[in-house]
Parts: sequence; C-alpha cells; structure tokens
Amino acid sequence: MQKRVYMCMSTDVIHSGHINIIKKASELGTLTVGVLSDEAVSSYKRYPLIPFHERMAMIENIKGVSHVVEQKTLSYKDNLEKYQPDIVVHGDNWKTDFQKEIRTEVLDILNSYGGRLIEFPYTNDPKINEIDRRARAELSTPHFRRGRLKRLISIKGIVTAMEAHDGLTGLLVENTVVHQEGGAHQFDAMWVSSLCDSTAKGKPDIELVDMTSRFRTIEDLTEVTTKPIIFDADTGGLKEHFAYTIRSLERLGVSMAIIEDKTGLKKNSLFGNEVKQTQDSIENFCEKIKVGKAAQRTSDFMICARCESLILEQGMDDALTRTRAYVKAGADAIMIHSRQKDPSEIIEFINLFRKTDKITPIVLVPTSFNSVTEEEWQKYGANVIIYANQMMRASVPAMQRCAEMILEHHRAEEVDSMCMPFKDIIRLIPAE
Ligand code: SPV
Ligand code: MG
Repeated sequence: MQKRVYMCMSTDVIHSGHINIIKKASELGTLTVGVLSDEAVSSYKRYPLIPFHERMAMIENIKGVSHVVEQKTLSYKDNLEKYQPDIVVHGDNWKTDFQKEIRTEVLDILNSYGGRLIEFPYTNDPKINEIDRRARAELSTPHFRRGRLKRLISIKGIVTAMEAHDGLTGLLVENTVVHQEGGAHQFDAMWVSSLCDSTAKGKPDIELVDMTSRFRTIEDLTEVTTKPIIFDADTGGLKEHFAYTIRSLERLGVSMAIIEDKTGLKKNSLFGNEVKQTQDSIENFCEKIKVGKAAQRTSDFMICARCESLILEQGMDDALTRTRAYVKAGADAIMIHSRQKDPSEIIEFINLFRKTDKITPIVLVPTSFNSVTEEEWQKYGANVIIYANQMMRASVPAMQRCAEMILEHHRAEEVDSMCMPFKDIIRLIPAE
C-alpha cells in the first residue's frame, strides 16, 4: 500500500524549490499538502499576496500533489492527529530556526503512532530572497496596503496596531516578531498617533502639526514598511477640508482614518475634563462622516468614528446613542475611549453596543485600561487594539537617562552598556 505523506505549504509564489520538494515528497507516497491559513501566514511572515482559497487551488494543481487540506495553525497537531500520515516531509532549516518547537511537537506526535519525519537539506537560494523582496514591494504599494486592514479584520477577528511616527519606529513595528509556544506574534498595523506625531516634533497635541506635515510622516512610513496604516485624523477639521484629507489619505495607501467627535481647540483625550474640551453635536459629526464617505474613491478605505462621551463624562447612554448614529451616518467602524484604569465601562459599552450591532468593528486604545489581554478583548467583542504611545513613552526615559549620565561623567563610556552596539545600529536599516 502507498504510504501517506504530509507536508505544509504557506507560499503564494511557487518557485523551483517548492517543485523539487513536492517531487521528492510525492516519490515517497500519496502526498497531502496542508495549506496554511491566511491568519497563520500573516502571523509569522508577510501578509499573503494571494488569499487562502486561491493558494489551495494553485497547490492542488501541482503535479505530485494528491490532496490539499487547510492547516489552520503553524502547529501541525490538529492535522497530524486527524490524518495520521506515515511520513511528514520538511526542509531541515526548521531544526534551528523559530520552528524548532513545532518540529519537536511533530516528532512527538509521529512517535506516538509510529510515523516518520523525513527532512531534506534546505538551500538558501538568492532567487527566493528576491521573490520575497518583490512580494514585499508589491505589498507596500498604496492599493495593496490600503485594502489589507479590512481583510485582516475579517480573517483574524481582532487585529493589533502599534504607534509609529517615523521610518525607524515604522521599521520596529514592521519587523518585531515574538515566537511563543510554536506560534509567532507581530503587530498587524501601524497607528499614526496625533499625540506621538506632535510629541516627536516637540509640539502639543492640539491639531497644531498641520496635515501636510502629518502626510509627510505617512510618507516616511510607507517608504520603508508594508503594514496597513490607521491614521489619527483628530477632529477631521472642517468638513469641507475633511473631504480632501480623505482622498489624500487614500492616495497615500492609508487603510483607516479615525475622527473624534470634538470641536474647537482639540486637546488630548487623556486630559479628560481637566481641560476645556467641547464635544461636537451628533448632527454635525454625522454630517462630517457623510462628507468623508461621499469623498472616498476606493471601497476598502474605512472611516472610524471615535466617541468621546466617556472621556467627557457624558454617560453610557450618550455614548451608545452617538455611536449608533455614527454607524447610521456611514461610519465603517467606531472607537470608544476611556481614561479609567478600570476597564469595566469599556466592557459595559461593548456589551450594550453588541446587543444591537454585531458587525461594526470596535476600535480600542487601551492606554489607561491596559490590564485586559487581546484574547480577552476579542471575547468581549472588540476588533482593533491600538497601542498608541508605549514605544515612545519607553524611549524618552532611556534617552533622558543616557543624556544625564554623559553629563554626570563628562564622557560616554558609562552609557555604553545601555546602548545598542554600534555594529548593530549601522546594520539596523537594511540596504536596498
Ligand atoms: C493619540 O494617540 O493621539 C490618540 C489616542 O488620539 S489618545 O492619546 O489616547 O487620545
Ligand atoms: Mg490623537
């Protein structure tokens, strides 16, 4: 009887390396390929250029492949237990890279029923790196980038965004990956915060940094990254101006603009009622949303309406009335904000909002109410979690301490151990 052979594939661009390994695997028996889900692929490497069902169809039609099945996670556990293949095939690169733990799990499961792992030598082909480089270039184009946030929300249910305000912070959001329990975690998107974009320029967060400058920040980010961008558009300004802002953001490849229901001189929400802040009327703000939606030229771009009722202590009913009206006016998502440490008012809001609206994405910025995990937020019914300022808040004390120590010691030797080695910083930025 033919042996049953299993291998996993995540690729969206087939090259000779894949054809070779499929050929060798199919010579061992009847080959089933587990095609990795979009969610699993985007968790550990770049977002796939081709969606799951098309990748399934593509791989199914390669000579030597007998069956294709979905592999939902990086872990092979579910599929190995379900299909119990005689042989699993993989390149030997996973003995040493982040997939080490996945390999150990595969070996344990195979051993439990007498299956075998066959590893082929992995060759690092420059052609493959070139294909990946080209795929990343495509992902960074405005059209590809813009549509990805909506797709990620529908694939993953919940997405995370980390604040970025220049090329360097953009690269950190783009490339930081943590491998944990056989899985990989990275941020899905970037948040262009008004607070951090202003703070980086030494200016207060009062809509003083003008749109031309804010767009320049977006351009700095798009030049060196591929991930989707969520833009903090403050109040959106005059509705007559907002229409133009929306089109500019679309052209730049931004996926979502968030506007808050305040009017007059805007101050940062985390001040709450300690400073004078005025909430816009429901009618005016709905009108602004409608103007924005009518101005937008592409179907993937999203306008998110941010409600400040809890920040300004206007009560839960006001927050619900407003957010429901904003959705009716055309908002693609809503953001509810709070400056309480205790997450209970946000959780209460989500519960009540979800009673009548199961689909509109809910965006949160858990700066104060930071004890809830992403998994817990997903269970409550939230869809976008924005880490709005933590990297910047972490960097300022480090820079301050470094400056103080040099002043104290009249030389730089003492700060060396707290600095990134010079040889690393010169290689931090990849050369084209
Ligand atoms: C920002 O990051 O600029 C925000 C979020 O608008 S908050 O600072 O919490 O208001
Ligand atoms: Mg802001």
